[in-house]
Amino acid sequence: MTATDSYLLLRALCDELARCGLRHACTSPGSRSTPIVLSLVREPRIRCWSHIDERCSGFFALGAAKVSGRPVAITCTSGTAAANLAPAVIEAFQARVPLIVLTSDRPPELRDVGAGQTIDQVKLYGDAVKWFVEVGVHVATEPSLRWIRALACRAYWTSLGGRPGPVHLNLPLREPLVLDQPLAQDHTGRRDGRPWVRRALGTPTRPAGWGELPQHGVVIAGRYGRGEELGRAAPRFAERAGYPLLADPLSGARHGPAAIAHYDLLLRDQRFCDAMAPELVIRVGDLPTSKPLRGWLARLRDAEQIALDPESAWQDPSAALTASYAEDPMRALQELAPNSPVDPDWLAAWRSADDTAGESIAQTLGDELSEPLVAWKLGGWLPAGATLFVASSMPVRDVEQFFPAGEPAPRVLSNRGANGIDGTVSSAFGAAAASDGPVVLLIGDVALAHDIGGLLAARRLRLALTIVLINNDGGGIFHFLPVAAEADAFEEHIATPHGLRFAHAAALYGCDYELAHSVAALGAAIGHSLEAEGTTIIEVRSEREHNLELHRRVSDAALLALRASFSAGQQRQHRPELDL
Ligand SMILES: Cc1ncc(C[n+]2csc(CCOP(=O)(O)OP(=O)(O)O)c2C)c(N)n1
Repeated sequence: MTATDSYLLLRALCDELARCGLRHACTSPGSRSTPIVLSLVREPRIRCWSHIDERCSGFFALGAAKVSGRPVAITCTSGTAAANLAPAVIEAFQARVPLIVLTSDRPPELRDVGAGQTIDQVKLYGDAVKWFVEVGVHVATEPSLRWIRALACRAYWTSLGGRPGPVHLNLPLREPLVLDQPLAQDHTGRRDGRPWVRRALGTPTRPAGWGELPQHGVVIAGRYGRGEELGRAAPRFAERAGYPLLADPLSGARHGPAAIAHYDLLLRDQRFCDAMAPELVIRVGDLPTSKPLRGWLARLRDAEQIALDPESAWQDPSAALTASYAEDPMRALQELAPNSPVDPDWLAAWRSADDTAGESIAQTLGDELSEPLVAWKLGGWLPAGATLFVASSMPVRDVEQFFPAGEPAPRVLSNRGANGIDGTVSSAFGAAAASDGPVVLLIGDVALAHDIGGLLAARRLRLALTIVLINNDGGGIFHFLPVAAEADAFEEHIATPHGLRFAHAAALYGCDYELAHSVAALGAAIGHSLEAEGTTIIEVRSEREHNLELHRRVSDAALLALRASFSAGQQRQHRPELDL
């Protein structure tokens, strides 16, 4: 991080604050805060008010924010200067006044080593701010500029939205603190002076600025976890609009004529991505796990991307959103649905590609018992009233990639808040305790070993659970990562094979146990277990290397089939610009 990096990033931050509507800032003298002060002063839309005492500065900002009803920025140097803002920050929190506190700080290497004017500023104001961000030190690249633009907008909207109040961004800065050359132009901001991302506050009946729906839109649905209503509303809207519905099974929305089950495969093809770029993306629920989907969304520069996000979940790691609406997704989708599809050919093109991918997957997988096949079959085997609890690692990814689109669909749950493999068995038992229908857990061997004590619920609480254990003796997911080539440490420290015999665990905890050697045997074992009273562990053995190779084969074959179908002209009639 050079002075140029600091100034480029801070100029983008101030530009976005101004685009959002910030008009006043308060400064105090100091050295470390120089880049922040100069960036604020040089932003023509922001009027800067100078104060010697930070305590006065904070209260002055408070008064300006009260009168204007808009967030006011305050900056100061590091150390006790930042602590002197505390009284005004606390008053602003109590009185619900929006402030954006920009404290300067020493970079990580100068903290707690005797550098001057350095105190611990991380979460300095405790619970008296609505949001704290340790901004960190960054090189000014296009992605980091996009990120800081989104961050500035989020700070602005967070201070203003819901219960208004202060937000705190702590900004470490490295010397030199002044520039020795002119600052280059930065064209990363949105065209026509719009903020990078807008957050519509309140609950307008129709998101402001929406006119007719564009011809080419998509709906992305992820985990929602607030009942099953979204699982009905998203397919209904997608069908009526003629928009493809890219729904993670965790959303409960992977069904209906618009559902595209194999988006994870389709979006691996760059030409498909380019050809099927939408004008509008509507996101509901969390962002799905699929990396190709996330990468595609990040690269869609010209699309309007909006989130219907009543809980301020801000699911946007690549800073791609153009607007976020504090709007109930069910209501908004109902409100926005047209009477007939905007362009039926658009959905037909997606459908045809999805069908091609589905046929290719079925052909490649055959009927050999494998990890993807288990995820795929579970989608068809489980009745509508059942719940499938899916462990992190490959199970949640395989379910996203291979679960079919179809009705009736079982409810799918997973611990995806923090993506841990811990506690999965216990969570599945908890789901079983509270569920009216049967519960099936799909889990890998490491995750099961991690929470093996959770099986105690089978004996002590006498709960019914069907555990489908994919045992590939270690973490199969790591074979998909570059670390797999680090032969000296990979097996022992990353893959962690253990050789556990889970039949013994079943006996210890009073569970039934079956080892399934074929698809038919697995289906029958699951069928028996769903009827049974207790807990059954049904083990499927797999090999990590073979699983990696199979996933690659599935992906390669599907992409080949997709290209062949494009060149056969199936897609061309819908999207003439395709050239595959
Ligand atoms: C609590 C916790 N510790 C470690 C990890 C890192 N981690 C992610 S996947 C994984 C291996 C999981 O292996 P397994 O459950 O056998 O599933 P597989 O990878 O074979 O599908 C680990 C250790 C994590 N996500 N959570």
